[in-house]
Amino acid sequence: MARGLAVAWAVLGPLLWGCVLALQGGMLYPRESPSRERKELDGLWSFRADFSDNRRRGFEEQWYRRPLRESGPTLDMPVPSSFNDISQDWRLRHFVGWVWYEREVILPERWTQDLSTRVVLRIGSAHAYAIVWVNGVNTLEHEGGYLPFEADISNLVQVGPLSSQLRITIAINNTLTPTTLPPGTIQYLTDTSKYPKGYFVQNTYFDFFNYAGLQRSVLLYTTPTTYIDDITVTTGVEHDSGLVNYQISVKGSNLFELEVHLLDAENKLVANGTGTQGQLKVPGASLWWPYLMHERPAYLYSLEVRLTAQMSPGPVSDFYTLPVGIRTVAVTESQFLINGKPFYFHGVNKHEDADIRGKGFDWPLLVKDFNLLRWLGANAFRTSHYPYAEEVLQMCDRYGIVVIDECPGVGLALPQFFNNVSLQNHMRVMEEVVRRDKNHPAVVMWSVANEPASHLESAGYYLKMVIAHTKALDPSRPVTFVTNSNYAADKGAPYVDVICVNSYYSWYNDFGHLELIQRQLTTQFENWRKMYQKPIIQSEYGAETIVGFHQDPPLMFTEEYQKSLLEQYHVVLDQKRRKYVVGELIWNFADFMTEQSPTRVLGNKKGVFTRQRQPKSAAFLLRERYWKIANETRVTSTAAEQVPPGLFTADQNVSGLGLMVICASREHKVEIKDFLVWK
Ligand code: GCB
Repeated sequence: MARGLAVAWAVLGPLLWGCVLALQGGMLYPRESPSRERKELDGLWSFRADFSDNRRRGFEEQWYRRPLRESGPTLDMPVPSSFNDISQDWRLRHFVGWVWYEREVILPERWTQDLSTRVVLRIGSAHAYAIVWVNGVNTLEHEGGYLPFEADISNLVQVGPLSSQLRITIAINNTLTPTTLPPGTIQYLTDTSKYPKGYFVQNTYFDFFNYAGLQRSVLLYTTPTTYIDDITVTTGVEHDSGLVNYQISVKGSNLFELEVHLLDAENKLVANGTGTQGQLKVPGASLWWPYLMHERPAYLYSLEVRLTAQMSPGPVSDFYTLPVGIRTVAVTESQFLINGKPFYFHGVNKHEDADIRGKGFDWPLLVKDFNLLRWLGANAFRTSHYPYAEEVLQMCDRYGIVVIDECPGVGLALPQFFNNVSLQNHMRVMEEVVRRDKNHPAVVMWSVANEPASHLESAGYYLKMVIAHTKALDPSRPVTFVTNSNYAADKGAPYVDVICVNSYYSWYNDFGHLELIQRQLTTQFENWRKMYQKPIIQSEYGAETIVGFHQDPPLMFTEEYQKSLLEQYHVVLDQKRRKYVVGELIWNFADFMTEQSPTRVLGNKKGVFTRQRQPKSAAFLLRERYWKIANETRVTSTAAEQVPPGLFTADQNVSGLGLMVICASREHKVEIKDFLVWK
């Protein structure tokens, strides 16, 4: 049954694209073009946390009606940033409830006078519930952090007493409840001998600090009033040609024409089309390959879309350019294929996390992280445990770093979290994730959850529904969730395309007993494999390590212990990766902040880099390993361009092909220093 499903997906998935569920409204990343401008609102905002007992003073006193400074004292708050670690006030570090942000903006006069211009306010993310007012008018509400939302505010800036002065007020509530994603509970502690009246705590069921605020950019952008609302691209390969299928939605008029041009990396036109949907054929296409898999990784074309609409004052044009990577993804019962070749994930799990800024987006940090990934020889990461900023995925497209894109379905630990309201919400969140990230070639798989209580019957139904919904939204990619349940008890595993398993042998279980890892890990893989004939990824493993702690023979928390634990895992991974294990993702890329607890010393220390991005000894071990695997699994350029037509089925001898690729690559070694010159 399970085997049948996986094979059916590999064969049918891409053919089902025509049956994709239509999502209402696009969420194209705001890019400048001859018809579009953007104005970033990053920088200092006015800020106030509502410390009142019921946290509702801001609403009772209508703080959005007047400039925030008029209703009380404000702080300077940088955007993007989490608000938690910015001030010296411990109450703000641990604040639960409504915080208020405000920014005054001067708009270019044309934006307010030209009625054929559409002005959009876009918030990159606001964790976890946000209400937005523009000049005191309630404009937008959004539930869920880590994803963008936007509103057309033209009506507000172009009617009435025209004014270039805009006041944007955003109230954000970080409370997590049983129906938010991630879920949480608020616990009132009523023993007055211990706690003051009204005392409560926010319980979370995940292992990272619940940073909040405007953690990604806020911006304004324009389009014409008839505009390109959305573009959906899927790609394929037929003989030596690349195929680019496009679907475009237009809003504002029914009288329009669309021209589509595909340009190569040298800006040369390689194909063109017209209309709202079509297929572009690129003979001799350069494919999008993962980093280290091919000598020319991450090849991107540009899809230039040009809209011309007939409006009463005359023709209007809109332009949008989308980066496009041509690649295929498929799953057989033992392999993960990119462009028809076996792909092995040798990478990391990450967090959006750093000193001071918390989960705030930061370009220097992002570029440093990508340099470290390349240094490490990592070719992949999972966005544990929520969708990362769009700019991160753009970097992945450009650097060839493959992504398992995870939604914030983390901490689904209690039976009451598997209810119908949560299920509806989870499916809506997956719609937002797919809508935002569907066009990134780097994204090769969706993960709908991390470590849900998948042994529960109710979780089985819940996961089945979320996975089915995600597949209907995007039949072109496999879907998974990450499990730590027992293989025999897991009720969600029948529905995934790839089994992703977390295990912490010799850390949380049999701690200190490194000698048991090989036996226990072998059993883990063999049990899962026997039950489900599906490829397996070791999606987490690792050990807490305080940088600078040394002990030999190794003891827990030392750098030696982390290294030894990894080495033990690697022995088994090496045995199984030539069979059906298709990836290993270390937990974690870098140390990160968590809630305080007796088991966390200033956060989770399982990073191979510190929170400040300095290597622990394990980073060097991992680096040797990843470059060695890259040498073994790289495809030669000639073989790479010969992508077999159509899709593999489990009946075809794909493992034979894998062997051929490994042999061929022996003649074509990647040197560790290559990462310096490849980009
Ligand atoms: C896990 C979780 C991850 C934790 C990690 C740990 O299984 O998926 O969020 O941080 O273990 O270090 O405990």
